[in-house]
Amino acid sequence: MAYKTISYAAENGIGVLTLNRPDVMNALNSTMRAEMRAAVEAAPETARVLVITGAGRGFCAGQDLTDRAGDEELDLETTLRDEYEPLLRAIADSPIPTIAAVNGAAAGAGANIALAADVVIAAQSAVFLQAFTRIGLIPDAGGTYTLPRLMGMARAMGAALFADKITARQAEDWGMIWECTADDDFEAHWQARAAHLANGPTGAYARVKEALRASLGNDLDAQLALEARLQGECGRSDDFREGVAAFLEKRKPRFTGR
Ligand code: T3D
Repeated sequence: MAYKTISYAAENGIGVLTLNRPDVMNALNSTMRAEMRAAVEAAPETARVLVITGAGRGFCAGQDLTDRAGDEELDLETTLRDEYEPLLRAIADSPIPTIAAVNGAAAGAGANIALAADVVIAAQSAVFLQAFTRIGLIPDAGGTYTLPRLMGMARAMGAALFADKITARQAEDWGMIWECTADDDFEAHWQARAAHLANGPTGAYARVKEALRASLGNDLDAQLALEARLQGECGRSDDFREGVAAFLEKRKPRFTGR
């Protein structure tokens, strides 16, 4: 499919979705949200892991503010419901692991789309910015859900109210992201991480995602029941049999995702 605001390419099981409006730090508009959603939903047809990254020096500067200038009253509730929510659901519900490879500034909805991915890897020079209150808004794109869960209420409040830049190193120290890597190693590093997942037990990964995401809303009984059901499914998979056989034969497993 030909896209206007993003590009998508898949190779060796790794799908790479690149936000591609570098002149405006890959700021989001309606077209980009729709194209991202379509690419995220289609990715499992061509890939076993999806990487989301940005073209140029930024990851994503959030909403394109040139679309929001002027005196006209805007219906942001509808935009959030009709455009952001389906995109965030597509990322969260994707059956394949998603990696946000944050190459530079991730601001506003751009930060929270990155944080919606399963794994966030950031270049050391990247920053995360809950820019919303700087322009009189509250964190959206799932931020009010994600932030307290990732970094605790005290830090979520500070990040949202002060709208300070959070460095990639700080984000890693706070447990907000998986890892921060030196700029020089960044690309090779996320590619290696993506390759690892692309060659892994895809069925188990899908169930890891389902179980961990559900645990945020479940009590212990519900979570133990879900875990038992999903592990039962894994136990019947070819990948489980292959993983055990490979361990006993002291060789690398060849996972097929079945
Ligand atoms: O409206 C709704 O639908 C509700 C949903 C809202 C979701 C949101 O995301 S609200 C938050 C919107 N985002 C922001 O407020 C962030 C604005 N940008 C920045 O704070 C900074 O640009 C960055 C921290 C991201 C990067 O700073 P820096 O110094 O590295 O770059 P820069 O010089 O500020 O930006 C480079 C260019 O990108 C510049 O254009 P120019 O001067 O070279 O022609 C700048 O205007 C443009 N740009 C950056 N962010 C946006 C943008 N253009 C439009 N919209 C942007 N968000």
